[in-house]
Amino acid sequence: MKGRRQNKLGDFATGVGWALRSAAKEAQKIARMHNTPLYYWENGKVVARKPWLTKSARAKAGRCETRRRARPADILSLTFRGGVSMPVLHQMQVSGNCYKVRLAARQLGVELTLKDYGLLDGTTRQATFLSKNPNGRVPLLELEDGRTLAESDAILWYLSEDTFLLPDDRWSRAEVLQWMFFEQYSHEPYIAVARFWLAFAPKEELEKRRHLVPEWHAKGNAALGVMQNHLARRDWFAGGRYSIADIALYGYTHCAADGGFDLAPYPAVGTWLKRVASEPGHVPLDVAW
Ligand SMILES: N[C@@H](CCC(=O)N[C@@H](CS)C(=O)NCC(=O)O)C(=O)O
Repeated sequence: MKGRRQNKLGDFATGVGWALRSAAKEAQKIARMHNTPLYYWENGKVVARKPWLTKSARAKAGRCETRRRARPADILSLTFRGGVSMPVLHQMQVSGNCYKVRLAARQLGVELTLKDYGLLDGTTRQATFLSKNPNGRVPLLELEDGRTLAESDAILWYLSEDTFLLPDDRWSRAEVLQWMFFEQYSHEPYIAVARFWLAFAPKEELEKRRHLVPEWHAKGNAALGVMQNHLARRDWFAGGRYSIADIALYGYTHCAADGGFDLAPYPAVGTWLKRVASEPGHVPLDVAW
């Protein structure tokens, strides 16, 4: 009896050891791909290892580290990839808001379990879903402990905290927020909404709203103009590097044509779209998981 129990424990420990080793390998690959420090736990403490950096780069990074906190997304990555737990993303595949979260998670190496909802079947307005998000919308991230987080840009922020997708310094972080608020107030309500009604909604429902299309186009084009102006002089939206601000804006800009928008008058936006799409780990909207 005693022997059998020991065997079971032995098997369990071997399994955990294997899962953690392969998780660590995977996380190391991702960290190397993005040239970002990777954090491990050691005796309950989070420590950094970056054997692939040169001596001077290591010294420089070492100085930065003293001011840095642990990297939750790397820890999430190790934990989830170790098979210990995996958050659920309640989502719709065609939604740009949900795509933003999938894209960031992919690039961070965070594994998600997807739970899909129909775009037109009203299931996010039923009691079961409303108990998780009273606002009745996806994306919704559900952690294994039952906590839920709504709003695509809040989820992006949560996943990217202390990772290469969110700059460290105060000013750049405020810039990230500036562009994410812009996306939610001046961009998504016109570009995403035009796409939904023109490309996905039943025709008779679109006809009831046809008079709104010129306003969606005028305001969506105004947002694209602001982006063009910014990108004519810079490669990225915030902090001089690729970040969740770019992911937030990419979500619906790259498929704006579905909503009847012509991107030709915005060449810098077109170049930026290509730049975003060539980032390591990029996945297109139609790729599930
Ligand atoms: N501001 C929200 C918008 C979320 C949203 O509008 N979600 C749509 C899909 S893109 C949805 O759930 N629609 C279903 C419904 O409203 O019933 C975000 O960024 O997450």
